[in-house]
Amino acid sequence: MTSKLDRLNEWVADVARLTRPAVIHWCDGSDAESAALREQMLADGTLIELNQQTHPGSYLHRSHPDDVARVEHLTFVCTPEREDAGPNNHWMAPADAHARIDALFDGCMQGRTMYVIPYCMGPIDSPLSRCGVEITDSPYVVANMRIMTRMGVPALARIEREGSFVKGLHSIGELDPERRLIMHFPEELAIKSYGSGYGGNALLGKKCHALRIASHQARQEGWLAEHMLILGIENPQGQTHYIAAAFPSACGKTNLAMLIPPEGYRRDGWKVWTIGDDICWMRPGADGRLYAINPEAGFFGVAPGTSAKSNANALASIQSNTIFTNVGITADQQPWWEGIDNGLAPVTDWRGEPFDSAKRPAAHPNSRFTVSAKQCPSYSDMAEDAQGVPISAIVFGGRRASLVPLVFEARDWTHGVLVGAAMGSETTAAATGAVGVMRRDPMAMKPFCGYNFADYFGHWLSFDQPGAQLPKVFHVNWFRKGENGKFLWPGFGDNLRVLEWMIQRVEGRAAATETPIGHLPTADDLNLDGVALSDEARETLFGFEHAGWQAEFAGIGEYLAEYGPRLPQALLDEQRRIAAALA
Ligand code: O2Y
Ligand code: MN
Repeated sequence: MTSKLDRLNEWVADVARLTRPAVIHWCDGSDAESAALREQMLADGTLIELNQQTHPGSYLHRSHPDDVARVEHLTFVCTPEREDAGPNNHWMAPADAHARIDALFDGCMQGRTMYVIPYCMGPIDSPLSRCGVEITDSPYVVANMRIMTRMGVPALARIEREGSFVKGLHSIGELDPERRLIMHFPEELAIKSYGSGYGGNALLGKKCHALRIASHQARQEGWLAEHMLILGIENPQGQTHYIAAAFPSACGKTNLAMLIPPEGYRRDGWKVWTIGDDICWMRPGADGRLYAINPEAGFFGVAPGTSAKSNANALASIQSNTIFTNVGITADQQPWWEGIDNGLAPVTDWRGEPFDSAKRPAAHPNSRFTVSAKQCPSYSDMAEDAQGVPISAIVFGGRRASLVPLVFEARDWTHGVLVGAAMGSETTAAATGAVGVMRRDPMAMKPFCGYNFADYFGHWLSFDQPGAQLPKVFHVNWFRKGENGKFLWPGFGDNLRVLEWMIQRVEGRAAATETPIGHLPTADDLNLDGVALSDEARETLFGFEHAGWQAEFAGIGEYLAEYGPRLPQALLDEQRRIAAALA
């Protein structure tokens, strides 16, 4: 008798023939399995026990020093036609890609255990969720996937019911950067990743599945897979608006998702709820609104800079049952990173060497914590809701030292899509390569869109249908600097002031001034009670720099032209309309 698991069993057998593991282990996600893996990793040094009094159930992993971030130059989207991957992706023909990477996989698991991880991205009972199976030879990946996804028996049961799943094959290989490749085959719903054990390169449910493959599936099925946090803002009357926000990597999405309202807001009864900090899947509901789920079950957050001041909710979340990767440690084995600001000092750096500030930071700038979302004090009950949450506003943001004001609102959906498509940001340590260089990062999806951006912009535009109740679209910039090179906006909890203005705009209750780039508030339109802003800050954060925007729009035009004739005419028209208004 055939079973819906036949395809899975055949694929596992094929992979085992190729990689030749000593043992095959099907992960059930149980506590016993997790405990056994942990003992094994402690014994072989993959994990280091942290102070169990201060951080019960928490461990440190040190990745290979050459394997500390995503590798965009080694990441490929392998569509039959190069044009379908677009200029935004590295491309290889599928047959060539399979041949190249299978040569690396050949015999690579000899003497090792091959783990088969069935997982579900999204609440196990949600129609918006999608399943995958990752095959890996890394127990560290298994431990992380157990936190980041709904992994094990329930996921396998859903795969058996549905029969479909994304196939992810991963091996750490020799951890040699010369023998490292991350390949995506959207038409086959398949991923192959070799030679890295780190984060997004290795936890295939995250960037590879939930963004690159899912964005392709989403386009075919009429939904959106986005690099966005999701948060809920509850007003003193108990009404909650949900906001999805896209920021490039390491621009504070986790901090915003876990925002703690300023004192005055807390007193008045405002609350902020976390649904997700990195990825958002959303689709139109019967009422025409967009409904969103967080496909992940945990946070893989940047450690440096996380403190009681910047993100008390994250800090509370990671007091127990957390895997730390590439952080420093104190004399009594507590995790430590730059900016933790807890009065302790590191003695050992992320490479396991005695800490010497002249040599390197204690924690790698892209060091991480992996923790279950359920440990976050602000985690929303609605995060587990099968139908998802209705989105009132979409926010795009970048790290821009100059020109871009604190906040503006797009005129309509088409303008909003252009605002997203034109996003630019200064690069961070989340990927290998130069830091601090301004690059275009449409919808914060530059490293993650699994197909041609021109088609992706078209897909976004297609949501503007009769009957649609689309969210309002905004752009924010928390990173504007003054003459002295210092940030002008306090950020963190005070960002709620900006989000409140957005909600008032959604409800038709706040003022704004129309400019060619969209609707801008004045400083008086926001609640700035208790915020000390200099005159320079007020003028700069709420100002509109005509000449600068003229140049910016010329740059946006040049950028969009790179996508050639596939670019939707409506987007080009919108860019030209605004450029003309600025002329
Ligand atoms: O996945 C990595 O290797 C680090 S990058 C990362 C981790 C968590 C969430 N987002 C990102 C990102 O690069 O956007
Ligand atoms: Mn991210």
